[in-house]
Amino acid sequence: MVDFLQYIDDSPTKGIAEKIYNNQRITPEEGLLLFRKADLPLLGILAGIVRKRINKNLVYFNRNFHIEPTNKCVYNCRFCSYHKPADDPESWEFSIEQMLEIVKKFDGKAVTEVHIVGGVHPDHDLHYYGRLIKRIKEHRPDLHVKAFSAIELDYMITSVGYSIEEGLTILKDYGLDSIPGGGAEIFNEEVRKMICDEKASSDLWLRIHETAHNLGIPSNATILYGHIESYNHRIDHMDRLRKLQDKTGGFKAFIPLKFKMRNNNMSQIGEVNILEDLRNYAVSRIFLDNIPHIKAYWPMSGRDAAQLSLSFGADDMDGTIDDTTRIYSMAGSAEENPALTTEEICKLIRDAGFIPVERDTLYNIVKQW
Ligand code: V47
Ligand code: SF4
Repeated sequence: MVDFLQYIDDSPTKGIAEKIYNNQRITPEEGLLLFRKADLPLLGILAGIVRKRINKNLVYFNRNFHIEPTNKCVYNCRFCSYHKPADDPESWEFSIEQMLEIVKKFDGKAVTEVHIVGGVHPDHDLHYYGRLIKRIKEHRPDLHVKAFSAIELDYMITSVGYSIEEGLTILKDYGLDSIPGGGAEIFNEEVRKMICDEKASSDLWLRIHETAHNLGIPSNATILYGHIESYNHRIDHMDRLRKLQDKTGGFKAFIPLKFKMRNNNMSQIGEVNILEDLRNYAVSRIFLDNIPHIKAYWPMSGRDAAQLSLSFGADDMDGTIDDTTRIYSMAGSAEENPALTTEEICKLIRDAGFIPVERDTLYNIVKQW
């Protein structure tokens, strides 16, 4: 067998490549070196080794739809193109009945998950959202409810005097099944202060997810990259997640979200290019050796970039089947009206050389296509 390591220059990356090949965990310093020094083809090979070890040649997707209850938000994150003050003519807010109508539109369709995320509404507490979940479950008990970022959870729980543990227990009783990964942004406190000073701190974000995991509620994690953060900050972010995952094992997927520049207060920064996206997917896959899935969220990245990311460690393409999300079109995503049929997702995956597998939210296999 040809030893591919012989083709790597005798640089620090060679030793790191050897570790990855031998299934040894890399340190934060080594992760940083990969970001800074490793060339992209090598990162693709190394991320490919890790993804094959964990996920073979499979690429997962699910059939889901989104509900965005409101874009009214008490916070004002500088990167956000989505939120509006309550009195703004472009703000919206769905009633519980209107949200149930959205759910009913999918009656008879083979969706397995509803993803509910929106702004932090000043007046909607955990009982309001709990009633929504309960009504959804009464209508369609088998639909998995993945709902509310840690930021929304913090506000809806603590604004009415509950502890995080009490609040999550109440929401679980209403029918909450899992928590999406939003609101993590960048954990480094200085960067966080500059881009989203007002909302839940990094420690609180991590504590909410830890508490959820301890209560048997799995979750995802995100990173918002490609703005004012450095590689150091990205590695620090992943290191905090890797440590928590070692404790709880509750994260299902990691979702890198590239900063999109349109219609927000950080537009002047611009956007990083696709090479940086691929580098970021690859280092994420290699560094986060204990989080099983890396999700390429195509409504944000665009379908071509998501397809390419499959060769750089990503193994999950999410699966929005209808144009039910506005977060990214408002921020200038390539996908103005995100909608892909199951056949289209499967073709994207096959054309990239992988095997499409339909999953449920917890990565149980629904069907191999
Ligand atoms: O937390 C906001 C991000 C997130 C911008 O768990 C932006 O399966 C880029 O969390 N450019 C919400 N990103 C979306 C989210 C998510 C998406 C898909 C799947 C899952 C999951 C979770 O959107 C926010 C924030 O980080 N965001 N504005 C922007 N201008
Ligand atoms: Fe509100 Fe979320 Fe936008 Fe921040 S990112 S302003 S918390 S909607």
